[in-house]
Amino acid sequence: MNNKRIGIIGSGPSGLAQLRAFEALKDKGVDVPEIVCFEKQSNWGGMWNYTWRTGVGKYGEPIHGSMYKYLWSNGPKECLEFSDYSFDEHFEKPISSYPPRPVLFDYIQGRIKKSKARDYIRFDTTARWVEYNEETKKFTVHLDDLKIDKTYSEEFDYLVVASGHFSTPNMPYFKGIENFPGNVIHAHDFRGADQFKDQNLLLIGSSYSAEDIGVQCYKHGANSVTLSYRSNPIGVDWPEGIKELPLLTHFEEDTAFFKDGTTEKYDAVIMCTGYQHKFPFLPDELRLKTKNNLYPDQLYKGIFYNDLPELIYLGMQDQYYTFNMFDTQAWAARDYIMGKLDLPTKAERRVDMDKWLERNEALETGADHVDFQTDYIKDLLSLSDYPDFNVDKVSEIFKQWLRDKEENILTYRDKTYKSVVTGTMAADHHTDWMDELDDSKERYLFEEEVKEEEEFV
Ligand code: FAD
Ligand code: NA7
Repeated sequence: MNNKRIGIIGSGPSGLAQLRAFEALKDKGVDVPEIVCFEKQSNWGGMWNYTWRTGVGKYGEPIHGSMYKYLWSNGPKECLEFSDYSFDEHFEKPISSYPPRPVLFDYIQGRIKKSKARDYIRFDTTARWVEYNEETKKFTVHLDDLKIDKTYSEEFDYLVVASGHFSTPNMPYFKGIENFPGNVIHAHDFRGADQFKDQNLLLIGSSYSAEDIGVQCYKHGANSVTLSYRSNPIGVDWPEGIKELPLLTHFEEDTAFFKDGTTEKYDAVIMCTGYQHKFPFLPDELRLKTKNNLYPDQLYKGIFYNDLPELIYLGMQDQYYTFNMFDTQAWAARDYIMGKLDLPTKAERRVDMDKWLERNEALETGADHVDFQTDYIKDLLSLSDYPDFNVDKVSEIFKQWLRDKEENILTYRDKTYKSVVTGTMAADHHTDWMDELDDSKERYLFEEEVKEEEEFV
């Protein structure tokens, strides 16, 4: 009997990948350790579990969710497909390459519902604090059962931190913003474009959130969208109504002043300025300290905390690959925990990390970033029996996706790709993305009815 105990913090895609990795072993008849997963929300799915709430939740905990209504996959689904659970298996028919959030949430749940993984998760339970005892070699995790307002502690031999890193806003200050009369929010609290209809919006940032929230607001009827960049503009051909300006310097009431001398009045400001890696439940010496990048330092193979490899972090990288990357990480972590994967010495691990960090420093283009993460996934795949998939082909799809976005930021979501897992070509969605204002699963999947309805009209 395997008497080790494993604690997992978070049941988003990363935490669920860890649960699934152990389930896959169990299915093969292997005796697996006891696993407990702690989740502060009332359901699994992490970011994909949409909440209308902002600020704090019903138990007064900071809201984790940063996702919003009308969010459609920002990359092709063919780039994130689980290699042990295809879209075909789940939906039983081809679907388009850029599904909306509820459809991807459904897919994530489909795989995990096939196992007993839910039984391992304690919902409405926040990990409050962690200690590591050098003598007993055990982690003590202090937890709050939010429902009954009770604190308790449990001990584990391994601790997997899968608490995500797109939840705690990075909120910069701009002089005069305190007197801006309109709404000032961070992307973390954006819940959909409806409230911004007919408004002139200023979005600060030039990455995924700025691009996606900007385009969504344009699509759902904002009067104008300005994106203000610090380092580089997104630089695509924006439609009339969206433009990019350099960084703003300050506000005077509702007027923003930009570095190039432009001044403009706005109704609302949305800070799309990224997130902090925040682990309030971890002491300083166990805490991962990094900005958002493709290779956080201190994590051997991107997952094992170098000072203490029994502490495992999942999903802490900036992400091109997502669900399939979390899987390759979770499978490798599982094999280490099971004693099937040996790690080199701490010094050797340092050398390996340095090699990756050096390469990371030299990356320039989007395609370079894709190549880097592709090689990282290949490295992980070589460590475990996670079903192999054609990572080079996925890399090509990513690069095509980058070109598609550059060609037309409003239509790239109408493109389709072939699955590297099943070879199935994605279906065209029944409605062009720019005309599709309903992101429900029902509307998305019921193609026949929609087509007939349209023909009748
Ligand atoms: P999360 O999904 O963040 O899950 C972490 C979990 O840990 C949460 O359930 C949280 O409640 C729990 N938790 C945190 N702290 C504690 C604690 N102290 N105690 C107990 N539980 C805790 N990816 C894509 O592939 N495609 C997209 O289109 C896409 N769009 C995105 C849009 C937005 C706005 C954001 C923010 C992210 C998007 N992502 C997208 C990336 C997304 O982060 C990943 O897909 C995925 O959700 C990461 O999984 P995770 O499990 O690592 O983290
Ligand atoms: P990212 O990708 O981390 O990007 C953060 C952006 O915010 C980036 O453009 C930064 O500019 C900008 N930023 C950060 N601080 C500032 C300040 N002080 N002033 C101006 N601009 C600033 O976060 P996102 O939210 O876009 O994306 C995160 C995830 O959410 C992503 O995986 C998606 O799937 C959804 P920089 O280029 O560093 O100068």
